Amino acid sequence: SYNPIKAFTILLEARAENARKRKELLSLFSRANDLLGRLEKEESRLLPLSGRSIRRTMEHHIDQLKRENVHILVAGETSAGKSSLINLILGEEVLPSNFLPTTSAICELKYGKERQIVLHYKEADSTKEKRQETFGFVDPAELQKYVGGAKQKKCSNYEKIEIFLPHQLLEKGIAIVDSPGIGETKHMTEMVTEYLTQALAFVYVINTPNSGGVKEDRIEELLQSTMRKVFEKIHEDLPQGSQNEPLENEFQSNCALFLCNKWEYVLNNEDANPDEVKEDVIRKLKNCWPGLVTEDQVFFMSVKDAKKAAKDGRVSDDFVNFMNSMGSMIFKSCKTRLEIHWR
Ligand SMILES: Nc1nc2c(ncn2[C@@H]2O[C@H](COP(=O)(O)OP(=O)(O)O)[C@@H](O)[C@H]2O)c(=O)[nH]1
Ligand SMILES: [Mg+2]
Repeated sequence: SYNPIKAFTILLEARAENARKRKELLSLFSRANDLLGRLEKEESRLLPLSGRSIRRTMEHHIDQLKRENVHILVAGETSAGKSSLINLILGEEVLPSNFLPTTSAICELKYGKERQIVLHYKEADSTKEKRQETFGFVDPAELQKYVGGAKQKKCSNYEKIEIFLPHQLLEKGIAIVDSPGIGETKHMTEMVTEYLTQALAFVYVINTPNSGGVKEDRIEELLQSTMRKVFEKIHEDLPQGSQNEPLENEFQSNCALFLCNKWEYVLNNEDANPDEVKEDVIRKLKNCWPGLVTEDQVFFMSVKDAKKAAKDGRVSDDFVNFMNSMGSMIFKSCKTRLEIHWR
């Protein structure tokens, strides 16, 4: 029968490997930093200024390494199928449909022994006594009370929502992050962009029937404004001197996958030529992100059909392909991030 853990094997290995290497690097940096610190204390006259700037650089690396950022962000337009994809990956209907439709909250799915939702209120909302509130839930439909549906306006009070689930996949330390649709309002786009810079990798879900037809510029517009900002941010985060090197490009192209969803619409449309649509989408993506999008980063599938297959205990080939790529994407971007620290 369907088992998301199987599809995630590579991903879990990548995660373990990353944790091991990070630990090693962190202890190396901490030791060197201690040594330098002692030297600075005892022989402050002897330690040249450059020694102090080395310490600062090292502290920067230590900070970055301490971050537990195995967050996979799922981004894209509203209704592209982000929440549906996450449900498919987890193998259960965790997120109700219409979850975070046009709201301004990020939702992190993490491991917890019990099913809980934690609502983090915005700082601006200081009238609230508590900064956060925790509720248990049994049925995912209960989540609708807090987010989505008719009461979706409530969500603008939240800075972030965390959902804790006793799910095997998340137990290994991976957080899957659902996001409100980008391109709706400036604020939301900025928020998702900001979050993207923290995430290890992201999946960009595209509503293919929407973008393959008349709306030529839709993806271009969305990607250009957001992705450019992401890479400017990442660029800032890189230590001085490592900029413009091949590693950086490698990092950028390794950390994204594009899922062209609702592909069954194209397949079932007699007037559409699937190969032409594919070519067109890939061309547009390459335009938005010159030199950084390769064909093996772009997937055409139907989350709806994959779910149907899962119900019958099958795993669709498209989905297996996609999950394997997600695993190797995480593996590669962990590796590249670590290599940045090795320099
Ligand atoms: N036809 C079709 N509908 C889909 C597919 N994936 C998702 N949907 C539907 O699209 C709507 C929006 O999906 P949702 O996951 O809420 O999108 P989100 O706003 O990006 O999170 C829902 O009604 C889904 O059932 C697909 O592959 N094909
Ligand atoms: Mg959603």
